[in-house]
Amino acid sequence: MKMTFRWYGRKTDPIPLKYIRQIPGVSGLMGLLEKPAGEDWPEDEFAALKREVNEAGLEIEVIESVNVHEDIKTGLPSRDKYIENYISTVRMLARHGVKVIIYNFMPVFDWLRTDLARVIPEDGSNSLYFDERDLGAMGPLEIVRKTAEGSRGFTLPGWEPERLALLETTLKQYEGMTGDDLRKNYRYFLDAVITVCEENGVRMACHPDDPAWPIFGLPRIAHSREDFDRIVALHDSPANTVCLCTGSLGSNPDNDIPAIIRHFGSMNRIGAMHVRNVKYLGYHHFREAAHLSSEGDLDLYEIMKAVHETCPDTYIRPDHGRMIWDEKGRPGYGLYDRALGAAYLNGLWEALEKNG
Ligand SMILES: [Mn+2]
Repeated sequence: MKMTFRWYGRKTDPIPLKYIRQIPGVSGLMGLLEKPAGEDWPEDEFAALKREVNEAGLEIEVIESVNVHEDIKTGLPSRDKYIENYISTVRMLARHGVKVIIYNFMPVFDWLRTDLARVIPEDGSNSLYFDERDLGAMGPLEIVRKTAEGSRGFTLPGWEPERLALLETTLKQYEGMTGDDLRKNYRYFLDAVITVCEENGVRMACHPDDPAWPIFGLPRIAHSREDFDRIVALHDSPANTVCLCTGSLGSNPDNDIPAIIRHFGSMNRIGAMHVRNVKYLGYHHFREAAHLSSEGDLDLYEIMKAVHETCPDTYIRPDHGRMIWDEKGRPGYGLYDRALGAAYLNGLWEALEKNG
């Protein structure tokens, strides 16, 4: 297991790399460049990022958010040029030692919450929160409009109000599209990309839908074990893997996370993991919790045990944390609670190692 940490880059992440280096047991980043979907990543920019990270004493073997362009997901003729760019980026990242690329194939929305800073009454910290009832009858356009009007809470990552017109067009392209249609376009993408990954020693790792159920009537095809069985079968290869995000899949209590890890881990289809805890508050209603098992509804010991037994060489990062100790930062991505999470997961790992 390699313990890593997400970092947004010097320009927008308030956490200095040296702080990350000082978290015990963290060997590297799950890094990213904030680029629009479909863009061929410039090699000089990535090389500069890698140099900076390496000079701080950290590795950068996992990259998140090489985003798949909507034209690929909707199967438009323009998809081929975006796939070409994707392949070019895969080759470039491989030249710089990247081993895993985390991405998703979710229509339009990356993840959705109804409150980014819901106070946890028990201890006064806050965390990301979702209650489907708060969405009411609102559709995605209304939510973005509300965000534009400065209403509290709603956020659709990647859909800033100034891109509203584009959002409207994109949503229209999904009208009438079924899960099977989306999977057909997904297979077309994987058939083009996975062979290149195999040749270059890179693994693609698909991130689950978050929350783990359909929203806004869009086809969502990545939120259960059965869904991921179909995804890994679309193009059967050790390079076509799952980014097993415990909090995303775990937002649905029907998903047995340790069993899902054992299933895909023993198939060698887990490329990377995001590990966090969730507290269930009702139907389609949850908040994110501290990593410790007793603080939420997932059993982190059982989760780490399943990793230890079936995919012990995987990359892990502590996923979203709470905001604690009055830290100001990006919701979910503060330093303190994620560092506590890493320390706790490393502790569980040491115990598992010593128990053989
Ligand atoms: Mn995740």
